Amino acid sequence: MCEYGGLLVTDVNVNSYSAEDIQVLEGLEAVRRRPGMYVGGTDVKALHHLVYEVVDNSIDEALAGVCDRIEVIIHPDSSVTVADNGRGIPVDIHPQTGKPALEVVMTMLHAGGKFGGGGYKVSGGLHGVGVSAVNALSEWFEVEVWRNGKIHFQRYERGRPTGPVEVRGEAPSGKTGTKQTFKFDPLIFKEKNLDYRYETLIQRFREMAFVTKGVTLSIKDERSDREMTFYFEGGLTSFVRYLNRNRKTLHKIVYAEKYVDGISIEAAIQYTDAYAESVYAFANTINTIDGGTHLTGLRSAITRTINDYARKNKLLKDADSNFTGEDTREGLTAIVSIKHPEPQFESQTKVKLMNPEVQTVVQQVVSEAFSTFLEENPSAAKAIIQKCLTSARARAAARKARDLVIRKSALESLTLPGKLADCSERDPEKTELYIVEGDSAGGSAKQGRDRHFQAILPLRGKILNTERARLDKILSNKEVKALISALGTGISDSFDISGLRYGKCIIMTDADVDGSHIRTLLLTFFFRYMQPLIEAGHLYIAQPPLYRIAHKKKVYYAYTESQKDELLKSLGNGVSLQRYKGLGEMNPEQLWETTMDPTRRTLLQVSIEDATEADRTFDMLMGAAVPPRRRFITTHAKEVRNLDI
Ligand code: 0RA
Repeated sequence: MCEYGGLLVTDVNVNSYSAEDIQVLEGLEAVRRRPGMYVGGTDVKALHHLVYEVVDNSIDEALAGVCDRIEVIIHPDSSVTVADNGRGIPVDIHPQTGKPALEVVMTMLHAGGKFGGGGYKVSGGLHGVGVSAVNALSEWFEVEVWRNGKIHFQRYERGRPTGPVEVRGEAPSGKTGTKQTFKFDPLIFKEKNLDYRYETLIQRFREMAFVTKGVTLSIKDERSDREMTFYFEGGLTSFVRYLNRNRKTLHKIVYAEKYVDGISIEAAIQYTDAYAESVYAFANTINTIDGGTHLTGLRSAITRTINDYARKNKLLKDADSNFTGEDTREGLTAIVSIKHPEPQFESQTKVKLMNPEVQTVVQQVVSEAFSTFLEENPSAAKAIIQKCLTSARARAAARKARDLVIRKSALESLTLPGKLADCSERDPEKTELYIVEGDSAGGSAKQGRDRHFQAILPLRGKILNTERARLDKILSNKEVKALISALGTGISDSFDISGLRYGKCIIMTDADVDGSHIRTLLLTFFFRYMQPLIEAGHLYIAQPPLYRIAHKKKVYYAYTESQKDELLKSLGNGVSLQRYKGLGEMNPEQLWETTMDPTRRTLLQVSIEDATEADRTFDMLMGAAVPPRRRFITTHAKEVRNLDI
């Protein structure tokens, strides 16, 4: 455990060890002993935090207005380079320690911001553990600094310098910047096959570029030869345009920007004809997914401004009650981004901004800009208020309908649906429900199953046709009602997991566009109305094979394209290849062998993250614009395979 403690005694002359050296070693040791305290753990999420931490420091340079390019490279060995054209980490001697500032920044905990000249450090409220923590958790770390016309270099292993800061040549005139390359330490991040996810990094860098005006952020993944560059002239306006790219918008984007009492506030707002709300809040470039005072300020500004305007212009009558917050959020896309010199977050991991003064200033700034916009754009104002009115009415109607469905389904759950082919076992620990798309596949599944513990519920493709419907409407769909009854749990507030009749609820759909559509819809349904069922790990996705390969009287199944390619290569000639387009093409025995037999099948367990993603996707799938929907389904249909646990 005390790898530094051990080395300390054998390695060096203790007498010449300064107080700072000891502080450094103790600091690094603390980080390595408790990575959770510094980067939130040693899992894949923590691994990404390492990169964010390093990039955050470059983002700080961009926010200070002295850097406009940041480049990230993931190398084939999973080391990562982050390079920027900022001022370069200072290299002059730090008076207290007698060491170059660079070495101090890299090795002393929380030494990051101490050398700042102009401009305050605004990023890192969350990840602000300093690059030294990343260094401590890296097998090796190399940094190059272009500054004062020279290239400075230092290398570290597990946080300890392997030599002094050295000059490695001349920097081209005027060139400044910092380049950091590090490899996470497998002794700390012990999980097998731990690696960076390109999509996860892309998502974060896109957000960072949106909320950091003028910076070009590029990322290159040398493992898969993919790359992406982000630069958004319009900042938050571009962000809203991006989010609404597949939606029909009701007016031009409202933009607010102001600097009040040391806090910079930016917001962008646009309504669409969709039903869902897409509102995001950032604090010091961090996506505060649990919201906080900036989000509250934004929301109350929007609700109040709309109510004030509607009253003043008699769009709400004296007898009407005010719009609720919910009424004003349907179809709303909005971003608020604040930069604060001293952000307070609820905790290290919960991403919620707590500074109370932020709520007031955000509300003021947004109210002012939004009310001016409504005054100056009466037709936009009318469209927005019309949307709120419709939403208020629909909400009242939906509430009634839903209550009715919930009450009815409570009653109906006493009677099992006729289409259900139930199993004989009653112990939910042992039972499985296959939710199967289509009657013909349902037929095969009924014949192929082990009726002792496997139940089959065929669903007709009909629920596909509820496009543009609210999910409330889907609740009154006959097929969905049958599903609710079969599960035995009730839904929403009256959900009760103890009623669950099957330990494994398995969605089995075709591996085509419609199958992917119906799966998204079912995942969304479970996510919105039966979340605890997902959290308890009861929801699964069946994985039928894509190919059947017959060779010399033997049959093989391939579940992925690469499996098929491998099989074809190893079998050589004389094979017959069949591509399954749907479950219906398999006879009952084949379905059992490949997809339902517990000893041979693969099931993908659905996590809340998967379902959240499906929920987001749902809005797009159900949207009015057909071409993007088509494109989305076809490009993502196969990705569901990545749900694997
Ligand atoms: C401390 C002070 C100054 C810049 C930096 C740190 C700095 C840190 C990082 C980390 C990644 N890239 C970076 N670029 C700069 C300001 C020094 C000055 O006033 O010139």
